[in-house]
Amino acid sequence: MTRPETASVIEALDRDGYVIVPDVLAGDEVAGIRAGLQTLLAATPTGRDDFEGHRTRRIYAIFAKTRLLDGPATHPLVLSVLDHYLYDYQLSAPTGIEIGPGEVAQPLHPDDGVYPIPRPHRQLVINVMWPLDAFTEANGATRIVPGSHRWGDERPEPGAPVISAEMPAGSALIYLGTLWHGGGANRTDRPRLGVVMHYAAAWLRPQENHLLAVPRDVVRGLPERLQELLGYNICPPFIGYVDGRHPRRLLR
Ligand SMILES: O=C(O)CCC(=O)C(=O)O
Repeated sequence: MTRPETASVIEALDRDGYVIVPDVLAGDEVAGIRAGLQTLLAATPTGRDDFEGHRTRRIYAIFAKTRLLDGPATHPLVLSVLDHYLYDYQLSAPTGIEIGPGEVAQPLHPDDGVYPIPRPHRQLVINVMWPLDAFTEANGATRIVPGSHRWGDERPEPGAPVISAEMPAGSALIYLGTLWHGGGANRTDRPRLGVVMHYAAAWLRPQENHLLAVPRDVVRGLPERLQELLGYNICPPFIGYVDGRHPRRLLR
């Protein structure tokens, strides 16, 4: 049964393509994740192109590097929204994103644009941005074109109505894979940190290859639901088998 909170989130997603849910993570949890990611960021290079951002650091293979995001990745509200849209799903591109001072706005894009499937189509990708700093228009809050999740082949024209997803740390910005959006420019003197969790239908290839990115010994220690989200699962009827068996057996 759909929980009341899930129902209102889904209503907003269907209408606008995105929703900001406040107060999902407690302040001490946000502080812990934020502090823990600093060590990883210190060892992370800036991006290589306009999409990654030349003044932006992206932590890939995040579940190989920290246990701090295991909870957010499997948050019950998020999973209930994913159940509604995707049925069987997996993590696709979980990434820490620190937009540095002086960064310019990322090109707007829909995250499911990596899959060559004509629009409009049913939702194949759902994402959650977890802000670890307050997101503001000035520091690079995610830019969103409301309602663009319903578009066909249209692209945002210059001057299209774009809003900045301003929100306090501890909120969750949930958005549909068909929604046009992008990271904002950072005009402040401090970086803006968030972690985005992309999830995709389980019959698609995830953007990051978790089976190679996260060592099996690490996966063995994870909660079973997270193991499944990292690819140790079957998409019915039998996509993802290993030697004819459920991939979970490899973890025993
Ligand atoms: O950092 C953000 O606010 C959004 C980043 C994004 O959309 C992406 O990298 O695909």
